[in-house]
Amino acid sequence: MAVDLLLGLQWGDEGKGKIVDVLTSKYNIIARFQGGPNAGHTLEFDGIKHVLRTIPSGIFHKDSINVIGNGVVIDPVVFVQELDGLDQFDLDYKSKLIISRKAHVILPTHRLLDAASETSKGKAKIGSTLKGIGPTYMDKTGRNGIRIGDLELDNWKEKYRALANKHEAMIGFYNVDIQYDLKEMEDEFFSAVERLKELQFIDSEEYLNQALKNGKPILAEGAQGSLLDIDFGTYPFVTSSNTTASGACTGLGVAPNKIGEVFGIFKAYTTRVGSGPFPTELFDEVGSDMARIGHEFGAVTGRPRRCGWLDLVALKYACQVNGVTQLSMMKGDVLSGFKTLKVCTAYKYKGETITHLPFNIEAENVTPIYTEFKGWKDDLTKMRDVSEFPAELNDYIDFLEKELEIPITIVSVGPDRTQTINR
Ligand code: 2SA
Ligand code: MG
Repeated sequence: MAVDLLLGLQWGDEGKGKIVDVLTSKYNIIARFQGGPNAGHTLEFDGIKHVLRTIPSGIFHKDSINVIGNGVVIDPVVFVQELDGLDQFDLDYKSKLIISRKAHVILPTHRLLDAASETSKGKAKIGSTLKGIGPTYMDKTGRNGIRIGDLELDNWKEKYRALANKHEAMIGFYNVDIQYDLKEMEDEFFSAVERLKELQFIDSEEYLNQALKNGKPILAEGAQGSLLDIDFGTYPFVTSSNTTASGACTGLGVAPNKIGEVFGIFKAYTTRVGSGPFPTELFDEVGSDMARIGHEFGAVTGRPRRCGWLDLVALKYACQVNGVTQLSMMKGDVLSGFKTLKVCTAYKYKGETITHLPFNIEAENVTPIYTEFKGWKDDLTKMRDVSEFPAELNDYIDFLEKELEIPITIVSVGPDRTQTINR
């Protein structure tokens, strides 16, 4: 049995949550392997729209077990809010949701450090979601972190106090004006930890490998996107985890030879929230039309997303780093009515034409070279079969498939489960 991966190939918000939800019935276990509550996975079904942060998207399926792996960072406060949000659905989440003892805990002071760090950077800020992600991974790699398993120990609050005191001193070093009431934040945090402890903490790498041995297929659900990967993304404007395929091995404890299919999810155009380079970004009416029609606002923070044409140079790079075996193209319906569509197939870089992603893709270094396509007028949202697709959409998809050399097996034409077309 294998672990299949589902990953975003751009800068996040590709629509991963929707495809996990569609694929879930084929798997016994859905597992998150990196990131934390900086993610916002939106699911829509039966007229309900729901956003998940840390909890895997399989939670709504009756028979799936949802695992939060060791590579994830968990904020008990946000987690409890998420659990409360699930109360409206009749779910027995205590039996369906399990957490790795090796996952790290986001402390209130990690959130404060995130804010202090961003404020101190001024214009050079990353555009972080300010959920404490960066500081928590820093404590993990710095070997100072508190893990979920620590919460089971009697003296964990001593370790907490020492770390929180150190964080407070560090906040002082930033010398920025940040207002906070730590006592209030801690009261909320400690009571959230007690709620969290009602869930099952396990040695998840053992659990997952046993499940594989017992013939249970697993789907690993990525958060954010490949271009936000700490190693391969547009550093430093990235998140603090490996969002690419290898992150699933380290974030779950499954070996590379256990990985099966790699589902790569991309939007038919490109979006990005936060700062950092974006070669195909549009600053004109076309870009604002994409944002408006595509409802391009962050699921968690509500921030408007920057929009632009599809960047095949970046997408090819992401496919290569991840070993993508199947592609899903999302939000093609948003492009209906655009007269001409453009796809970036190369960059002009230092006077040369290149087709790989260079070290530095800041706007002053790269100029995108586009191939143009005739747009389609048809509303795709009512379509349920490829036979209904307009010729121009087929041309667009065929071109991408040929360039990427990977089949596009799913085309999504709207947010609902039913608006998912297999090819
Ligand atoms: P962080 O919070 O420190 O990890 O942010 C670092 C960079 O990573 C980007 N980032 C994201 N980009 C898109 N979507 C994300 N998740 C939420 C969502 C975002 C939201 O899925 O809707 O609600 O705004 C996400 N998380 C992190 C971030 O913009 C920084 O550029
Ligand atoms: Mg999102």
